[in-house]
Amino acid sequence: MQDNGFLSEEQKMVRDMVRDFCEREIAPQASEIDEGRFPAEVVKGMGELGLMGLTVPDAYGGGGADPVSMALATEEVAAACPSTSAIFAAHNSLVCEPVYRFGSEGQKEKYLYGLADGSCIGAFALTEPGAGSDAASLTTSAVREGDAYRINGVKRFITSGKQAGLCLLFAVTDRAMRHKGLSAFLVPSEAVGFEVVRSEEKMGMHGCSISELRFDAVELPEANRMGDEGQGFELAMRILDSGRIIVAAQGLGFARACLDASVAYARERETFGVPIKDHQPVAWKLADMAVRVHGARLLTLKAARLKEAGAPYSAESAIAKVFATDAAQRNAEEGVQLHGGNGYMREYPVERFYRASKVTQIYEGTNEILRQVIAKHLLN
Ligand code: COS
Repeated sequence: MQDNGFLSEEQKMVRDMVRDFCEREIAPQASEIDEGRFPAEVVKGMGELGLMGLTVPDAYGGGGADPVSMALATEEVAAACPSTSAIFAAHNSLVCEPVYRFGSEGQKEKYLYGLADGSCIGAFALTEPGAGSDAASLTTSAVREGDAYRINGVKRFITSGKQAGLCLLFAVTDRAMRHKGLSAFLVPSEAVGFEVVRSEEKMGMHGCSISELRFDAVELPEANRMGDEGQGFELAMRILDSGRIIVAAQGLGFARACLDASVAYARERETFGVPIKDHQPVAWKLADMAVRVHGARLLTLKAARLKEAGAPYSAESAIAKVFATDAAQRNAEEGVQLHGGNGYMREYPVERFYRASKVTQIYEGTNEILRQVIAKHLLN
């Protein structure tokens, strides 16, 4: 089953190039990466291919690709290795591209080349111990001192926090203004007072870190504020609107990988004297998994195409994220069930996707918060 009819020659080229790289360099190690090894050499390879700044123009060292190509690339990386896809997605969609879209010329010159070649990994530091879904209730503070800011606070569940060279941090500059009192900052990890407190033990994606970061009186020049003072919440929302297309693409990659693994298994595994594909309940399960994959792909590419066209896409990215990540979780569950006892074993990839898919329904806006976003668009 093909989707080529929707794609330009260039988009197909990006997809095929990334698929080839993933098959050769990532998928064979996915199981070992999931044991807890950060895939440094894969990140380096992705940087060399232009994948770590995929949507950033060549002039800043990026791949110059459009949003649809970015979604296609994410699907491929996700289908190969959940941990790598989380590193790739957070870096590209939550830091690298935002520096290009919203950074000053000085910030682009200073940070984009390193981000785009993968030598500097980006982390998006919004969530705090007491502020997740309610993103406006941050407590990390940035207090102005002349032409600098003094930053204090703790950030939690930060993807790639341990490896990050640059954090896109959100902090309160004016507490009385609530969401209009938040600002965004670019904090290099070598800043004095920056500390990785610990990395979490989590259910899946063990090859990528999720860390707690402390900012203890970090002094940051005003030139490192991204956007205007008070613009932080709006920037976070716009970045997440875009990031959710990429999480949708990640869910799509997981859902597809579970389908592909299940089709292969159903052809090869025999019960009652025939391959299990010849049992109608198995065939129907595969058909339902394919329906979810195709639905997820259409919704994801639609949101990406709207972004490419410069049209609003906040509702569509939320819709794609809800559908595709629910599809990932359901396909992983069905994939494990279809594999029987083998599905519960580490040896089979469906087990890895089963553990990895859960978090896609939670991060970058829980699917419950996203239903709120969708409802707001419907009702207002
Ligand atoms: N783009 C631009 N601006 C947006 C926006 C968007 N997508 N969504 C909201 N805003 C603006 C609103 O227009 C409003 O502006 P004004 O005050 O000028 O009218 C302002 O932001 C506040 O909007 P709202 O009242 O909807 O904010 P809430 O505090 O109710 O929060 C949700 C809205 C819940 C949608 C937001 O907090 C959210 O997305 N939470 C999830 C955060 C998240 O994804 N965390 C994961 C972090 S990364 S793992």
